[in-house]
Amino acid sequence: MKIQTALLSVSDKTGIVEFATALAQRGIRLLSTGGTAKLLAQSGLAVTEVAEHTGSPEILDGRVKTLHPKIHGGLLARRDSEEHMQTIEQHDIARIDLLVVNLYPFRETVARKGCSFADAVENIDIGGPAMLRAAAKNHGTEAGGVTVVIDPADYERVLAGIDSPAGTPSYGLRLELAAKAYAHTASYDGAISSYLTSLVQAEPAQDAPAEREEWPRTLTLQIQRQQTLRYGENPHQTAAFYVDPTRGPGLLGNYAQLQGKELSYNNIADADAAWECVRSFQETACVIIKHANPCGVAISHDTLAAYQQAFKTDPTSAFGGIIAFNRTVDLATAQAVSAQFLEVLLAPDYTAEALELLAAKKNVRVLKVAMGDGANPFDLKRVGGGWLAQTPDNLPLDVSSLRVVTRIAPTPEQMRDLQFAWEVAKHVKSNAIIFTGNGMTLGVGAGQMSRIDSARIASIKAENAGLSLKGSAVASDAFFPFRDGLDVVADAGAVCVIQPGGSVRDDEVIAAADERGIAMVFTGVRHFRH
Ligand code: 93A
Repeated sequence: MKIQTALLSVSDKTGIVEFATALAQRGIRLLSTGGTAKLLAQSGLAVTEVAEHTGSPEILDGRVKTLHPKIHGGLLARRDSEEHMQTIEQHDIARIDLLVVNLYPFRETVARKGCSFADAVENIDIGGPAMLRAAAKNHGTEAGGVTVVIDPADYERVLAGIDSPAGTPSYGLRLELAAKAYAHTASYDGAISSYLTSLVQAEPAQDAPAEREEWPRTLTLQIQRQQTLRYGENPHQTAAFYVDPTRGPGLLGNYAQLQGKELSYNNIADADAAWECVRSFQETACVIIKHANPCGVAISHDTLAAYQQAFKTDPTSAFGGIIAFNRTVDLATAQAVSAQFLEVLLAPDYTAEALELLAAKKNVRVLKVAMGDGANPFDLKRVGGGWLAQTPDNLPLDVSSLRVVTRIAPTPEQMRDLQFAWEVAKHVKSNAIIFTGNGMTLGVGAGQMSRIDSARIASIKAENAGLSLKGSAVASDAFFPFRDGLDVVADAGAVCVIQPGGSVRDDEVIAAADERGIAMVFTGVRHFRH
């Protein structure tokens, strides 16, 4: 079906005169609304005002211009239905085969300084989205349908379609433009909703601290699918990776995969855990992740040494792990890493020699990810029927607020090990107990339901790896509720402990530390991670 009638109603008038001229030259009849019609007429084009076409004047200050059966019937009548075609004929409704609309500039209006509420409301376009949705719905079939255009950048392609033997853009183009129109109306409504939500006064919860009101009534997420994944956490689940396009570079979503098999759902989740952990260190660091938990972390003078130390913590678990660095990976480090089975290697960069060597290990996924300095604005967790939202746990350790609670204080060297252990503990699932010494993890107890079991597991793991815990430092992500956990780490050989404090039995735990000759510091902050 050749295009006979086009309706043009645009706020962004870029290129509209040229486009309308080209349409008129091809014998297409032009319908248009007030301002657009005026501009076209001034340019010498023959144009029929919508008001004249419908026989209904624009009313209510232009709020009702195109909301008329002559417009919506002309857009919505199915081209492949005889009945629809007869109906529009009976009602003297002409087909509208091409719709060119872009909406009132709502976003731009509310972004302007001093924009009044009345101005914002008047810029909520009603007739435009109604026409766009109607035309997009009726983009039709191979046999014919309505072409809908919202973007001046698409004018050229539409003209090429009109110039084709079919006299109309192909089905493929109509479909693409319909999808684009719905994306446009969806984001438009999103902007209106965000604006109105920002004006809604949150009802203060009773006895709520003031900051609770900071959370908006509605969270609008504008996340975009980056890739579909082969499957989810398990092969019977389907999955995709969505990223936040508003965030700049330096986030995991902006990784570049330099080689290797396609990333899996678990690879991305673990790479994120690795990236979050490794980027929290100022010193050259290496983190090895398994099932979202660090199974080895070390800081050292170079990447090779950091890797060798991190690997020693738990060589059994490191098998098939995800290895992350916060510095450029060099040849020696790539060589060492390649000697073990690994799923993903992640770093801000690689030397050319390192990449050359890694290329021989075709299956290893090598990711280049900037370390970044920001955090996500909030964390979301799915629960049945909703989401839990919280600010991220990115509170840095405030060394000045550390409180030594025991008779003996840690030495400066022990203090460094405690701080390192504390940083690692933040990235280990609760309950977390971390033994460290000389800038490396010696035993990691993760994800247990009781703290004492985490302490036992951490010391058993150190023993299995052949590491001595004599003279080690220990971090606990939350307080020891009883002295028993402290006794376990003391029995294993720890000489200093860092923990939040705050238990009703702190006195009992401090007395136990003094009794065992342990230096203990309280942070006053805990780092649960579930
Ligand atoms: O006020 S509206 O919501 N009511 C309508 O019936 C209507 N029809 C088209 N706004 C309406 N439009 C919008 O007018 C279009 O979406 C377009 O943005 C604008 C073009 O107006 P003009 O041609 O007068 O500049």
